[in-house]
Amino acid sequence: TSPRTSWWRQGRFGMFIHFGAYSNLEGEYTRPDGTVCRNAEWIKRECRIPDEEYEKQAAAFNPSAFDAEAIVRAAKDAGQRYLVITAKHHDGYAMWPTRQNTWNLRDHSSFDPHRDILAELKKAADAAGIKLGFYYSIWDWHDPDFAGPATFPRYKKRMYAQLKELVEHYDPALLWFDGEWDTDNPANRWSRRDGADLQAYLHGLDPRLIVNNRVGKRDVVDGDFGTPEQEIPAEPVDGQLWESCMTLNDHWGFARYDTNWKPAATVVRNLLQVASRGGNYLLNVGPDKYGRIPQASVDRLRETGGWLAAHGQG
Ligand code: FUL
Repeated sequence: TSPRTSWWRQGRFGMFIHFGAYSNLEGEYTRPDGTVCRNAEWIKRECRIPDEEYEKQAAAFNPSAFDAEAIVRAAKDAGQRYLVITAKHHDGYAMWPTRQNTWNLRDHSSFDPHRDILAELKKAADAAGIKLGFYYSIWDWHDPDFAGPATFPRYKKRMYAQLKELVEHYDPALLWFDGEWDTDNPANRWSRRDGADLQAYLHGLDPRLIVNNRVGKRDVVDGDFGTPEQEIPAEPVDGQLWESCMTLNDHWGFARYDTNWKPAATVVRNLLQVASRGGNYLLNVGPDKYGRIPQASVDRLRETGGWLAAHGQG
């Protein structure tokens, strides 16, 4: 346990935010034949939405009600000490004005081009004394160079460039990688070595960065902490820091039909169980297409924070 991870270990409770071009569909895709396919952040792939159609709907994405201060306030009210927002999910859509392509919220949306939601979040988080982290998917469904063995190195270069942008422009405290698994793309044999190289590169940019284990192969030696998903491990892996990430309903991205919200009591119980086993708890919210955290989530976060405050943990 290095001093580098000290704020994170003490933080215990964070907010995960799944927000991207998929949010604009709010979890439902109506096929040409009129049938409806449901998903959330995987909707492009699971519902087999053709590229042109997905791009067309992304062009209409206008999260004009995104309110960084309200999000930070909701986190703070809940007793959360850090945020991790999807800067890029598997669909490859960048939530900041990246200069590596035009598949991003500034160049491919109906959103105010003068706004930058990651910058807004950084400012609000700093003001509230909350740390900011970025989720970044190594797997990319959109970048044509990802798919070919010959072009994969080009993709990798672009990925490094995007991460450099994120680190230099927004000064995140943490990077949360994902999509490192072997996919149907034989070129994407993401290895532990790839992860170690990437991590070394990132620490060259900012030695304080905390990185999750999905930067490598999710082994004890990869990254700074383990990432059990939707579960609380009975026994943590030897000496490894860990963080359980969990949804508040049944999806990460916004899904308008999903009302299966966990009661605040469950959230409190999970948090205490995680903390008692030495882990962190990263609880997810999925803003709607306008950028608003669902009221049901806000209510539960507030209730959770109320409980913690009443019991001296806030
Ligand atoms: C998974 C992803 O595939 C999900 O969409 C989600 O982001 C979850 C936290 O990680 O591996």
